[in-house]
Amino acid sequence: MLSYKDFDNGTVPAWCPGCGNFAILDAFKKALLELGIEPYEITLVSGIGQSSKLPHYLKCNGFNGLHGRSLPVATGISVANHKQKVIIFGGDGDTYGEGGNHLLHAFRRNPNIKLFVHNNAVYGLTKGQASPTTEFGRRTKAQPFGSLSEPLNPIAFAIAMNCSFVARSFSGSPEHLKNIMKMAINHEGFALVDILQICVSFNKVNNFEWYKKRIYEFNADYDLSDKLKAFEKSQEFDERIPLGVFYSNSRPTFEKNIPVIKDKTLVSMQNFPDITSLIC
Ligand SMILES: Cc1ncc(C[n+]2csc(CCOP(=O)(O)OP(=O)(O)O)c2C)c(N)n1
Ligand code: SF4
Repeated sequence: MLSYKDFDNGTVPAWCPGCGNFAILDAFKKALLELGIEPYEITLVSGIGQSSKLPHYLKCNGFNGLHGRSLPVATGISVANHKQKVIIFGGDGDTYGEGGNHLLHAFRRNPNIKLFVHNNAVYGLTKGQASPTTEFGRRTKAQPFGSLSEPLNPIAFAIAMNCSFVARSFSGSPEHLKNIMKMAINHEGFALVDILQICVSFNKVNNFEWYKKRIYEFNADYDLSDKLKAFEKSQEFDERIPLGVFYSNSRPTFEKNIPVIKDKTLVSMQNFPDITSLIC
């Protein structure tokens, strides 16, 4: 039977005590155990950031690449071996800032990838500059006059782009987070889970107490494929912050639309064409 030890690679996390990333790592391990997924069945992909270190702490296949570039790498991995479960961990800067353009095209393509975003509303690793989800006017060490840009609403963006699974959870709600992760992993298609994450060192405003006062768990009382209702729900982010699945649809994945990998994975094919003449 699978246990925590099967995912342990002995590396001690280099996060600040009290960081929400610990709870995200723990919820993910529990989700894998409850789903009975073995380490060799998954590939974890990340870019750069505190959040992107998460795959370093698990004994699974993994690729740690450039800041904001996890999506194209993950898409390549999933196309090469669509039997693997490909999961990305990234920050709000990595995903919505540096990787924003890739995100837009992932929404269009619908690769069978799960994207877990640790949204702490700052650039954590580089010491708290404003990120795409920082509120307008928030002062930071790098923005002494306050952030001059409106924050991105990732949930509304994903729904508008027809992302096939869109959900929000919170690092301080471990049971909810684990269940949402399980649903995302089981979903066939591109899944975005925006995880509100506590950064105890650089985001002193959106702390545990701030979220606990506002968050509530909801189960959509509308058909989850109803885009307009989902969009309306996505506008709520003030005194009340909903956690749950906002939107879901079932459409063919990017991998399913590629005829050559219909019967076999690309990596299991023996007769690759000789491309030497193209690259020499
Ligand atoms: C192309 C590029 N730009 C900037 C950096 C510097 N950099 C490294 S981590 C980081 C911020 C990471 O913030 P986020 O993605 O929100 O993750 P967090 O650390 O908050 O989890 C930045 C700007 C870089 N490594 N590469
Ligand atoms: S700086 Fe923030 S995000 Fe990074 S480890 Fe510390 S608490 Fe976590």
